[in-house]
Amino acid sequence: MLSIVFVLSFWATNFIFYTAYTDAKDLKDSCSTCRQITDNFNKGFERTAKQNFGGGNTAWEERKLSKYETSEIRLMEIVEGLCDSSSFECNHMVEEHEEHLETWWFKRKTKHPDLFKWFCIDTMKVCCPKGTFGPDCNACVGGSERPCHGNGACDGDGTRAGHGKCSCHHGYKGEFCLDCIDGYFNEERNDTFSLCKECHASCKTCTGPTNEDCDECKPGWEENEEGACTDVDECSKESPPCKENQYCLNTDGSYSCKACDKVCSGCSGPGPEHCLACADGYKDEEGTCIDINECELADPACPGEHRECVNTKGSYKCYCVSGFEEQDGVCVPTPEPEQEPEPEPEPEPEQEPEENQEDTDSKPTDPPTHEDL
Ligand SMILES: [Ca+2]
Repeated sequence: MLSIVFVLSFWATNFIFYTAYTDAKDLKDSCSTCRQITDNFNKGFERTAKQNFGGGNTAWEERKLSKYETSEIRLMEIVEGLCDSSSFECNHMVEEHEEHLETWWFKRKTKHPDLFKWFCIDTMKVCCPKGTFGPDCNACVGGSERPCHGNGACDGDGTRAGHGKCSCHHGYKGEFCLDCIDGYFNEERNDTFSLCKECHASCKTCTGPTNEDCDECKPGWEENEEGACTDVDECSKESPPCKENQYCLNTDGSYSCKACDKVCSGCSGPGPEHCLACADGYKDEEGTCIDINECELADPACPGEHRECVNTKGSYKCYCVSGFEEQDGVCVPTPEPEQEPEPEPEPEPEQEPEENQEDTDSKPTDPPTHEDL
């Protein structure tokens, strides 16, 4: 009989690496590794379903070697595809338990067609049946049929690890995930079934879906005469909550303060058309604040000679015209750039030796050597 070890021999190099962290390996990981192996086994089984011995398959071979369908050749082809070559856990598990896979293939397959159950749960004992957990595969909280009553996840579900308690899905709470969290209400409820739905946005707690079903209103909402929770309009209160140069925007359950347009001094809304007054440098024109062009006023914004006025948004700037500069508040002619005193004519450097050149540069007052000539 061909040995699967032959097929798996390339894994040996990975083995030393693997043993280093075997101890730290989680029981949950072992189960998911095993599940991956059996999933891939089932895929390999389908993949090889239409194959035969390949090459020179003949009736003689089929008689002699038994049918491909149940042959060791087929098993080996399936086993080759069980793990990624990079997965140490997977390859190690297959290598250690290859005999179990052979046993199942040749002797147990017919009686125990579910490989996952036979291999991972009953033989390897790294997994548990769905809805059970821990070393002995005990039932999860709420029972193995519907752990956590369908409203949560059982810790360790389907593995040999965990404590079997529930982490409830959003909206549910309690050991059995039958109670609703604040902001949710039980639409249906009995000892084993619970359906929690979200309250209306206005309710802190509630008994039904509308704003009339609130037990208590959320902050930002208040109970009206009919007993329903309605939005508080913070913006219409006697002392509005926003600062100067902000306007108030009411929202459901809240409000916000927005900055006024920069052309406004105080405002009731967005943009230059909701100003209460115009900011400095702006004037009201048909209900909108627009920039004042100070440079075109009858009273000149930049008095004095040689001055130039440049209008800006909300202001203006005064410059001296070209050739003049600001001095003590008036524009005076810009002085001509001071002429450097004419330096003594430098000696022609090209015939000068290097040393003398440096000497000349560092002592410019020394009489140039050429003058002696
Ligand atoms: Ca509001």
